[in-house]
Amino acid sequence: MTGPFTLPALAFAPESFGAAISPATFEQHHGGHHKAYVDALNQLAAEAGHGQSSLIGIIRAAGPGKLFNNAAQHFNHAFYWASLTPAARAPEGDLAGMIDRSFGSLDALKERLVSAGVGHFASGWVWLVKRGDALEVVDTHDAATPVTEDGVLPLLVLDVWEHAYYLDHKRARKAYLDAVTAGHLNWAFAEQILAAGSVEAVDFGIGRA
Ligand code: MN3
Repeated sequence: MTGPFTLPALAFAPESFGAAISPATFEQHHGGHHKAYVDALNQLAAEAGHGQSSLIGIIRAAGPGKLFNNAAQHFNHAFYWASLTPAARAPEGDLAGMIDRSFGSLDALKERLVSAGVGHFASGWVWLVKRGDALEVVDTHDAATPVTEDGVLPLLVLDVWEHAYYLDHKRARKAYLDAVTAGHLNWAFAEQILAAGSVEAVDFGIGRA
C-alpha cells in the first residue's frame, strides 16, 4: 500500500563502494529490507491512527512492538544511507575538534566504532552521538535508536545486522567495519547535524521528520 512514508533514493551509485559494500548488498538491503520496513510502517501507522504523524513522533510515541520496530528501522536505515559516502574526506571544523577532544584522534574513533561493532551481540547498530559537550560511541539492539533519548544527538550510524555485510564478507563483521570506517563514512553529514543541533533540521529522506 502507499502511504506518507517513502523509501529515500540512495545519494550515490551502489557500484562505488569497492569491496566494502557490493551493489548486490545495496539492492537487498535498500530495495529489500528497508523498503519492507517502509511498507509495513505505512500500514501500521494508518491502523494506529498515526497517518498524519511525523516519523520521529511515531518512534517516540510508540511502545515496544511492530509499529516502533518498523518506524525506527525506517529512521535508522535512512540515517545509515546518509552516513555512507563513496569517498570519505576527513572531518572538518567543530566536528574535527570534538573528535580529537573526545577520542584523542580520528583513528581512535574509528577503532572505537569497529570494536563496538565487533563486540555487539547479534543484530543492531553502532552510533556516533553527541551527549552534552562530548561525542560517544554507543550501540543499540535490533531497532532501538538514540533518537528516543533526550539530550542525545545521533551523528553517524553503522548497521551491524548480518544483512548489511553477509553477502560481501560472510561472517567477518570486522572486515565490513574496517572497510567502511577506512573510507566510506560521510563526515559531511555528521557536520551538518552537529551544526543544526537536531536531526529534524537535516533532510536525509525520512519525509516528515
Ligand atoms: Mn539493515
